[in-house]
Amino acid sequence: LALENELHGAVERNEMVVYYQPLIDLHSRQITAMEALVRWQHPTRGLVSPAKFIPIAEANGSIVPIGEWVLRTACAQTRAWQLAGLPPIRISVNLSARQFEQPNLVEVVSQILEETGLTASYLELEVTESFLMGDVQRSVNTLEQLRELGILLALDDFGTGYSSLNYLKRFPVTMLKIDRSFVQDVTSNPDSAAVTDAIIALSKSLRLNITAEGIETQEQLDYLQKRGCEEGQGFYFSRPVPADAIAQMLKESS
Ligand code: G
Ligand code: G
Ligand code: MN
Ligand code: NA
Repeated sequence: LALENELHGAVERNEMVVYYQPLIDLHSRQITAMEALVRWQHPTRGLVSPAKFIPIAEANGSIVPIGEWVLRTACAQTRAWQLAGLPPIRISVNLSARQFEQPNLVEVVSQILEETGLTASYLELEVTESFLMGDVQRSVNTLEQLRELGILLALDDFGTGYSSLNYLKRFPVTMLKIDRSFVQDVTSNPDSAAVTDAIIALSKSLRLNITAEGIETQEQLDYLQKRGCEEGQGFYFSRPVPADAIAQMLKESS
C-alpha cells in the first residue's frame, strides 16, 4: 500500500528513470534500436524494478502519466542522440493496457513526436496480444490510427498470448518479438525450438520484422541467426543501461 501511494507523484518528484537496451541486427551486428525500460529510483528503497511497480501502477491508473513520461523522455533522448550525430536508431517503448485504452492515446503520441521533433518512423510502440484481445475491433482501429501517424508497432512477448492467427492477420503490426521464454531454452528444448522456428516462419510469410528477446548465450544467437531471425536483444549483447552509457555504444556500433 505504501508503494502504491508513493507511485502518485513519482514522475513529478523526478524519481522515474529510463534505461535503454540495444537491439542488434544479427547479421551486421550493428545497433538498430533501443528499448526504453523504466525504473523507479525510490528515495529509500533504491532502484525498484518495473516488474514490481508496473502492475500496481496499472491497477491504480498511475501508469498513464508514467507511461506518457517514459514515451516523452525516450523520444527526446533519441532525437538528442540524432542531433549529436550518432547513427540514427529507432526507439521502442512499451505500452500498457491502460495507456492503450486512453481515448486520447493517438493525440498524445502525435503531440510527443511534434514536441520532441522525432520523425514518426523512428518510434516503435510495443503492445501485447493479451490486451489487444479485449475489444478486437477497437484495438484494430487504434492500431490503424497509430500506423497512420507513421510509427511502427511491435507485438511483444509473442507466442505467450491467446490470440489466434486469424486475429494476428487483422492487427496492423510491423514486428513480432519472440518471447524470451522460448529463446531461453531454444538450444535444449525441442518444443521451444519448434515454436521459435514457427514464429520466424510466420513473420516471413506475413512479411513482418522479427526480433528475439532474451538472448543470453552464443549458442542461442547462433541458432537464431541460422534460422533467419533478423534482430535480437538480450544480456549477451547488453543489459538495459542508463542513457549516458548508450552514446558510447552507438559510437562504437557505427
Ligand atoms: O526492464 P525489466 O525487464 O525489469 O521490465 C520488466 C517488465 O516491465 C517487462 O515486462 C517490461 O515490458 C515492463 N516495462 C518496462 N518498462 C516499461 C514501461 O515503460 N511501460 C510499461 N508499460 N512496461 C514497462
Ligand atoms: O516484457 P518485455 O519484453 O518488455 O520485457 C523486457 C524485460 O526483459 C526487461 O526488463 C529486460 O531487463 C529483460 N531482459 C532483457 N534481456 C534479457 C535477457 O537476456 N535475459 C533476461 N532474463 N531478461 C532480459
Ligand atoms: Mn518489451
Ligand atoms: Na517481451
